Amino acid sequence: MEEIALQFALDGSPISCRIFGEGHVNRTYRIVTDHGKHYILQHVSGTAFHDVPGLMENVARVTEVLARNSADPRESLRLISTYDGVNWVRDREGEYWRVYEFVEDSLCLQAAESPADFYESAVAFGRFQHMLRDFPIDTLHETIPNFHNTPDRFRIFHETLAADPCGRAADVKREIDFFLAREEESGALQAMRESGELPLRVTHNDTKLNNVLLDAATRKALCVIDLDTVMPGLVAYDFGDAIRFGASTGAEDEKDLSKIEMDLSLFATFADGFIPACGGLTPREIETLPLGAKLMTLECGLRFLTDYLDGDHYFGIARPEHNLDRARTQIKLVEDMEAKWDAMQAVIQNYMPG
Ligand code: ADP
Ligand code: GN1
Ligand code: MG
Repeated sequence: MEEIALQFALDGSPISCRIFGEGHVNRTYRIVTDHGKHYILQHVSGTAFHDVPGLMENVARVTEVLARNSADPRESLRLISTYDGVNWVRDREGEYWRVYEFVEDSLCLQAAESPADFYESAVAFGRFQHMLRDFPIDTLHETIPNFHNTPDRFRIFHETLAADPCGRAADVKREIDFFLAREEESGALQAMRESGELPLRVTHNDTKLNNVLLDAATRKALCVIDLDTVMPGLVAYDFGDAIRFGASTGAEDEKDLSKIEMDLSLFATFADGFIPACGGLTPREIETLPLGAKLMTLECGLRFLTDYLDGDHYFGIARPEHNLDRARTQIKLVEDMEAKWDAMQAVIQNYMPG
């Protein structure tokens, strides 16, 4: 680890390097130097990302625009270069590493402690969208092709189900049937993307609450992090994924499903922070936000179940049925959104122009 850290132009020499944070895909460490400086050292998952130099180019270009638009240096991630003037290193095993400035005096929440926290995360993601509105979308690398292409996620699911490499399918028939019953309707956003009915924007695509930092002193929106999946996308992805995670009344891996609901009041809180901060969304985009919530939740549940069937190669797990538990909370959330569908539409109608 030291050998890797020493290649980056840090202020001081590293004196400690400890595992940090709760991501499911990358491995994150916090470095402290003898000058009292803190950094984030990250191993970028080669399982998830097949073109890390392209991904790092996206991150560098996007953070440059965000930094230019921000008053406080903590409002944008800042990459640290190596002594060779690049922003990543490759270790002997061929794995990629990068370093960011540690965003000081910030909070990263796994669950909102109040609706105000969730509102602030919505403002952060909305502003992010707004600041990147003129970014040349075509120049971005697609870091994970078809990331939110739900029909393509179903294609992979069917392949995994047919192979059933761990013999787990028979025991999760109810969960499998839940997704299959919704396969046809799940292609709606992708169809609107392909027909051009919805515009492509620079989207974050992984808008979990724990991918935003709040200012620890003011609890206001500070910095959007985890930029690996910034790609061309639909605004409904960013709205939807944030609802999936942050408007749930329980943790993503909660075993007691009676604790899991989609809180309609938190849904409204997020809409209220996000839609005005984005600015300039088309009526059609606004109208599709509830669909984004449902389909991002369905898709994420399908991905968890697929990974469970496949033997847990993609998402980090801490217990044997972790991915199955995660899939089940997403199923519960989708069911609850179906029950609250008309109310979700009514909330969003308030933001329709005219
Ligand atoms: P993953 O892709 O695995 O989710 P993240 O980039 O989200 O990785 O980082 C994991 C965690 O590390 C975050 O949830 C946050 O707590 C922390 N973190 C990441 N970058 C920074 C930073 N620049 N400053 C402070 N904390 C950070
Ligand atoms: C992963 O990396 P992290 O933990 O922020 C995943 C998201 C999922 C999320 C589910 C690159 O996000 O797509 O929605 O887990 N990221 C990637 O918690 O696949
Ligand atoms: Mg993250």
